[in-house]
Amino acid sequence: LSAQIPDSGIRVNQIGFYPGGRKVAIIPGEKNAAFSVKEASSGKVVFKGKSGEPVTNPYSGKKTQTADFSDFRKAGKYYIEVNANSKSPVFEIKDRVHKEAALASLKGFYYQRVSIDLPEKYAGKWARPAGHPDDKILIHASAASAGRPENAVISSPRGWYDAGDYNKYIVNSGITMGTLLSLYEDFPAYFEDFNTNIPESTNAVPDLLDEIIWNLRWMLTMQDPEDGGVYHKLTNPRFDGMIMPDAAKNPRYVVQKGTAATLDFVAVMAQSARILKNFNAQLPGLADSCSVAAVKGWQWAKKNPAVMYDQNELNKQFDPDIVTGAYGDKNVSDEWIWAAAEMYALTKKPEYLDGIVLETERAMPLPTWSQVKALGYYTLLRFADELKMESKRSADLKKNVLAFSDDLIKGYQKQPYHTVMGKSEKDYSWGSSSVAANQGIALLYAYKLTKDARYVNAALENLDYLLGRNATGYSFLTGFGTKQVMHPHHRPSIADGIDEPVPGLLSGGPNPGQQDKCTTYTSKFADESFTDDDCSYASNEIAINWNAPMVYLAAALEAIMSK
Ligand code: 9MR
Repeated sequence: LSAQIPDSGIRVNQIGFYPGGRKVAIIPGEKNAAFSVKEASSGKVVFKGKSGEPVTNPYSGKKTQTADFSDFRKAGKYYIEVNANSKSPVFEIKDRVHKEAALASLKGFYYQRVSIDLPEKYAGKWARPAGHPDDKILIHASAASAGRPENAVISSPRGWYDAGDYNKYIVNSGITMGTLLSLYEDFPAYFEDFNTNIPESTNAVPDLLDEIIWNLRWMLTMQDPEDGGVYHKLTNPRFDGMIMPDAAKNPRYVVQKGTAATLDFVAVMAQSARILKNFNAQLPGLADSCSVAAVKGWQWAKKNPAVMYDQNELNKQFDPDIVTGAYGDKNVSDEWIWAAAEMYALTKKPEYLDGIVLETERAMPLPTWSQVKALGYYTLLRFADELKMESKRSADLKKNVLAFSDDLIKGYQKQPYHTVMGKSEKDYSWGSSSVAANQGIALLYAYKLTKDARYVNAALENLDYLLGRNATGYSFLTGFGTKQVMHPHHRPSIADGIDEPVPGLLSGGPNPGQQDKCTTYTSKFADESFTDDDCSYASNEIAINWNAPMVYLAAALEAIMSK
């Protein structure tokens, strides 16, 4: 795909723009350029403009300029031209321009489903037989208890594969579920008409929730029914080869119960209970099961407030060694905040916050799998009125969430790609695409609190980043854009013999750590440290906790922009 279009260096969201939204392209070089917007079919000039002052990229030293054509609002297909040799990819201006990306990125979760056939009717050419029935899971020595001794067998089917690998991790499922559940709670009406063509599409539950429930039912099986503690993960001892799911047959284990996993589980169960009680007719008893599980998990965590998952320590004590994703976390104060917030919002009992320090005097950290404090803040603000929250508490939360976004938008117009993404070099960490998406979500919470359109514009520009307006020129969502990611580190996409990767998956994005030591990187600059090569698990893997904020950002912007 990318080979057909010579790269002019002009960067643009390769999908397109809302008629009334901000529209920006980035032109390389240091001389102010006159540019025109041309109609794709006829080449007719429809808009003329001049680029802004050149800026110097802090990572590569390269110069770029912003071409703003926001004033042009007519629906159609266009490209930007600086001269005959310098044209952008074609993009579209229309209403609901990101609906397909929102649908596909949620459908991406369907393709990650464990223990179920994906028939052609739903999966198209990516149809495949079920992988991992997960009905005979061993209790690892680290997880043994009186009722469940080492090597006892439990059933723990369903769920989503975490990423390019085939394991299932509670901590990473936690933030993923929290993000998707919050999307539903923030924009419930939008999901009345949002069909991803999954087996459950014909029932009376929104597809977003049906998809969530596939993983929720798995998560429920990860709680030890005896004491309420939750296993950290369900995994092979080591990663599978690059094979299809149904060919992967290694024994799988649940390993050590831990506080981070249990609190993330509590938060997810509490939020699910809150949402699913409105669907009791369709899903009898499910909301109740979630709330019982949440309370039991909370009680376990109270008795075990700081049991950390440390894989190196675990391997010193127990066999077999477990060397898959660790998701180890040395600090669980943020997991306490999130779980307490969700329990409070579910039960309306403020006691859940007793002994919890909300830490609003410190700068809000961006959500990641190891830092979930903000998810608690978002929920408390969502229910502040309903909970009749103490006004000082809600004012502090609001101030904290707004300060985060105010800091993001400060001076971002002077950034080389006119995005808040990349202002800090730290943004280019493992899974940097999820940083861009989670920043976008934070900005939309700021918009919700203020109705100030600047926050929506900035959120939209981070979506532009993900869909092509970035230093690599790639659109990071598989199946979307003119320069697509074709070789993600994703076992089914590698092993299925189909040229196109499974669609709707968000590639991790630039990561100057380059921990995979792939030899195909062409740059060491932070914002260019990306290689579209399946060896690159550090820059080109996919993961559920990156896809979830992509779904949120695209769907929330659709909901906001198409009002
Ligand atoms: O997303 C995780 C990232 O923050 C860590 O730095 C990295 C190394 O520990 O692991 C990432 O998570 C991977 C997980 O451990 C296993 N499945 C694939 C995940 C995405 O690369």
